[in-house]
Amino acid sequence: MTRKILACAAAMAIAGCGDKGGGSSDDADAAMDTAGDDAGTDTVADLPDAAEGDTAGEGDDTGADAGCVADGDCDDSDPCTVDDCDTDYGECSHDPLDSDGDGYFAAEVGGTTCAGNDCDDSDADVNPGAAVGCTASDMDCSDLPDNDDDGDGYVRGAAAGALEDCGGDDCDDADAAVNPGAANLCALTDQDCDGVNDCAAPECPADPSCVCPPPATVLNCDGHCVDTASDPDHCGSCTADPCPTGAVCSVGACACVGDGMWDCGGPACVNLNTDFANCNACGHTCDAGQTCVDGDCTP
Ligand SMILES: [Ca+2]
Ligand SMILES: [Ca+2]
Ligand SMILES: [Ca+2]
Ligand SMILES: [Ca+2]
Repeated sequence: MTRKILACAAAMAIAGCGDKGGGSSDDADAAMDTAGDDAGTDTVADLPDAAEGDTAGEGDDTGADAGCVADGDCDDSDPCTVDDCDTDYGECSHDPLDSDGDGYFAAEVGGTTCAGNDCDDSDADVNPGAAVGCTASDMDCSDLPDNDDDGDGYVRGAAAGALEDCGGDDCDDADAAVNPGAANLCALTDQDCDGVNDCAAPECPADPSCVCPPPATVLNCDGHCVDTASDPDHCGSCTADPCPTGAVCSVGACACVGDGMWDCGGPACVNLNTDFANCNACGHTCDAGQTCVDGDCTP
């Protein structure tokens, strides 16, 4: 491997150009030195050499480096790189490995994870830029079979958008939630790939086979998708009695709001601190003439 001659070549007559020490060349003739012996007359630009103490690879002929004379001198113990010695400069390079020459660097070598993204650096047909075809192999390094691009286990069919029809029955190979095994979801599009959107959103038909979208607490209550975790009219289930007035539905249970407020089974929450018929407890009625004060029946 060779490199273009340094810009220093244009200044060959300048004593010491390129030699370390800036202007204090130790060549006897004050010309440039490429032989590594710091002696004699050079006819080309000064190149860094081990004898002058520079092999860093930056080509500035300054600094101290170990230098190299063969590729074997450049082993960096990293299997992900190709170690090369530029013998003109005595400089090492460590380029990412592309064993199959497909233009993509290796993602892994011998169990070591590399910075590249070629999932098979021994096969030039396999790389992240490969076209997605209908093979069951992963040619484009997506970690998924090419004929099942959304990874839902169903091979792509005709209505799969821009990708090739692979003769399968997945009607949307870009959405893993859509396939012949999917629930008959209440949605804007056909979810189970039977060719009909028989549970069209926004409302869900009363047909119990039509399933409301997640979360699982959202149920099809007579044709309405209702979150039974929070809906006070269907708190806990589609058939639950409405929560009493003054209550909220929290995590599927009615809860009266306010200090002393309680659900005693009536149409409204009662205040156990002051309610004559539910003084301190549901159903505890004060005697005639008494009043309920702070949960006590008082004369
Ligand atoms: Ca490669
Ligand atoms: Ca490859
Ligand atoms: Ca699929
Ligand atoms: Ca799908």
